[in-house]
Amino acid sequence: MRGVSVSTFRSLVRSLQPPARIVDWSIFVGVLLEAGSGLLSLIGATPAWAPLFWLHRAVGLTLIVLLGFKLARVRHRITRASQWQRSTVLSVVTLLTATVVLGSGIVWVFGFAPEIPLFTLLTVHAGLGLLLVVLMGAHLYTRFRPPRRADFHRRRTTIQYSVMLIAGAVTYRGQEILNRLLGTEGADRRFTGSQRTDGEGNSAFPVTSWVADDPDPVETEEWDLTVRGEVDRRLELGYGELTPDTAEEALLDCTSGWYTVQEWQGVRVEELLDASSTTGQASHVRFVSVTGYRWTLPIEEARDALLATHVGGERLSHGHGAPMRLVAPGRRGFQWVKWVERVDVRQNGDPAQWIVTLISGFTD
Ligand SMILES: Nc1nc2c(c(=O)[nH]1)N[C@H]1C(S)=C(S)[C@@H](COP(=O)(O)O)O[C@H]1N2
Ligand SMILES: [Mo]
Repeated sequence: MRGVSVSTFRSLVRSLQPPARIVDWSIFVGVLLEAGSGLLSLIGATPAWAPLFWLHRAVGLTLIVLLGFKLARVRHRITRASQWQRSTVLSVVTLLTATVVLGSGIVWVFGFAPEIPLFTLLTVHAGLGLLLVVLMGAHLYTRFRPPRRADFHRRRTTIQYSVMLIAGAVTYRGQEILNRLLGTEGADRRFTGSQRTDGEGNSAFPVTSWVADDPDPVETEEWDLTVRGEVDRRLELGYGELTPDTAEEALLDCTSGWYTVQEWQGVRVEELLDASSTTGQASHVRFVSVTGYRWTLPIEEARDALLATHVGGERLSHGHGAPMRLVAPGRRGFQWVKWVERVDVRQNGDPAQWIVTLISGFTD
């Protein structure tokens, strides 16, 4: 009886298995899709982005199946030492990296978030994921086999891929239900995958630097806020001249995998723009940190943003950006510039911000 079911299972798997080269190229496309959607997900903050995150998870699950097919096919090349070639080392390193990337993704989905010095599991997932693209490129280069026409049996391939995708969706749903039943941390995730931190004020959420931005504490007496650019009146305001009379609840969602809802209090950017009287050319507003770290918002969005001096009723701590930090609802955490000292009203956006922000921690 057992023999029968095992062989039935084997032949079922065999009939579901696409031809070798299709498997390989699907893995290639899948990994590129994951890298692309993973990178894009960094800026996804509002629920309209949710489908991108579903895609990332569904393709990730499909990759597990495809890798399973591939491993079943090539395992003798790895297990038999006599068959080792130089490219085998690269293949094994690529496979191990893929395993860690997929494993960390799955573990994360289940809400397990081990403490790793300097990183979170999600940043390890992302970093190794990008490394995997490089390894896979090299692996492909050493073992390149273009797909052949004969590999495509339209009907069979369509069925095979439909089954995989449906299985992926079912697995994902099952995981959600399981998470809820087990009451794991994973059940309290946002659609971005971020896990909630509870509490109010400075101590309720971690201090996070997007690369290595870590200035000395900013002395309030020596600090002022400059508003300049497309304005009729340039402003230079000391801390005492600011009236932090606006309070609002906003959600900070960091790409390293946590989120918090806090009440932020400070100055509405609109007030600064009105006080400096922006020109007709003004279309964007750039927020610049003492470290050079910066981010730009379209002016309409900027009007609604807050330059906060307080969180949860407490004055901001140095780590959270004292004396003043940007609160940009609907944007990912890395866009919430800390230690703001300048507001530039501009005619254009600022594409260079991507690079400047990435290196700001190394140049100050
Ligand atoms: N100047 C500056 N602003 C910054 C950062 C930084 O490294 N430098 N990190 C960003 C990131 S990645 C996040 S998630 C939030 C985190 O804010 P917090 O440290 O108060 O939690 O600040 C953002 N603002
Ligand atoms: Mo972040």
